[in-house]
Amino acid sequence: MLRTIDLRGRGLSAVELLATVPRATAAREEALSTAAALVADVAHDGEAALRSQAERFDGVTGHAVRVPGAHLDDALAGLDAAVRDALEEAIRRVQTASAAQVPPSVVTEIGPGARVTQRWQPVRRVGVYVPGGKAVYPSSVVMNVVPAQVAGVSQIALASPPQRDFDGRVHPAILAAARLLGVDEVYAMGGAGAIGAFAHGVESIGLEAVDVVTGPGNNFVAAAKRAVAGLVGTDAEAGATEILIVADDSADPRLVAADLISQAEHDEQAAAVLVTSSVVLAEEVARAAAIRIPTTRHAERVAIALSGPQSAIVLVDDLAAATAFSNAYAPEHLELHLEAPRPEDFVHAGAVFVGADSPVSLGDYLAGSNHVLPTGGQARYSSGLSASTFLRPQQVIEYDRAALAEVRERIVALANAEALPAHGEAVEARFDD
Ligand code: HSO
Ligand code: ZN
Repeated sequence: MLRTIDLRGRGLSAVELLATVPRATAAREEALSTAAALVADVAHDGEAALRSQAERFDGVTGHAVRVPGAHLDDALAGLDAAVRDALEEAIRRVQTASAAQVPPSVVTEIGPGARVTQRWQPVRRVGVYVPGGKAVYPSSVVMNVVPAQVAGVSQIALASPPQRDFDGRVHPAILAAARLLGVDEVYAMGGAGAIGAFAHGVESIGLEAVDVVTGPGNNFVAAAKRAVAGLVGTDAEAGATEILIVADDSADPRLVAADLISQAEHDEQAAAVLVTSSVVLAEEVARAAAIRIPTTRHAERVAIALSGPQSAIVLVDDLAAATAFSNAYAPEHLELHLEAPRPEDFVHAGAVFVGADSPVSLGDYLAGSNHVLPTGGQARYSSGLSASTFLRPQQVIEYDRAALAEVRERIVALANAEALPAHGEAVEARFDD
């Protein structure tokens, strides 16, 4: 089922390596024009557009778009005790890790009386999108909301599609998680229209436009985030899940297979890739996966994901080649099952899980790390959610007169060189007396 690609002795470039395991083709371009139209619709017609989109896409009419507080209370009251305990522990751990990651202000004394300070300012208002289709993940509520709260964001609004099966309400697991986190501004709205509502605001339901939109979603949600970029800040696109495992002979094939399957269970488009120089391990993992797949609940989905072109066992010459492959691929999740792992060599990955006892499932729920991570190779230039997603570095400049005098002539020289003499004159005005 998992095909094996033998790259040994091939000496491929990063571009050629990437072509061997193509990413699932997402119809982004097509989605963009549809999503932009849905966003524009909400920008013009507000609540009426949200309602007609809910009828069209969610099969829901006459629902409360702004979720009443009582619905949040009901959902929390109905939450299974073990799930509540798990969410509370997840919240604590993500809070602990996120709080420690908030960067301190840095004061730099450039010279006597000359100071530049960099301080981190939270954005004021954030809109968190939580999908509600085949994926209903209360854990994603935690992963989006906690870092924003830790960063000091004062207003957090949450949107998730109205569910036909729940009387037009947002899924109760999502509502319960929001309530646990103290988020009471919740909207039953989904898809691209919800992103448009966050970006433009919708007066009749009291939804004020936000500054930043985060959260995963389908192709249309991702495309809508692109459509509103510039108007609001957005996070990286979290598309179909990817797991890449680099392993050697020391790895337990049963665990490697279980971890590949765990992420494949998300989506038929999920990518599960093992990179190894061990022919024995490659064979054992293929065998272990074939045994395990039929026993798992989403066997059909997993089988489709693992037999797609985006999934494979890749045989390489050595660990250096495996590292090169991983860095070219830039996976969302990277697991290292190696005798002597060197995570510092794997520079392009959304999150790195080191050792047999640090599976991706741990990070999905309870490690304290964030599970909203860049997919599709975006880990080359972006990162997962953290408190810093919601913080902006701001520089504060404080010079006294003597310190300004020190650079006065140089400012004038540069201002004149740029034919902007008023810049120099503004400095000279300080020394007129
Ligand atoms: N692995 C997913 C997140 C998730 N897993 C939510 C379970 N629930 C993307 O990182
Ligand atoms: Zn997962």
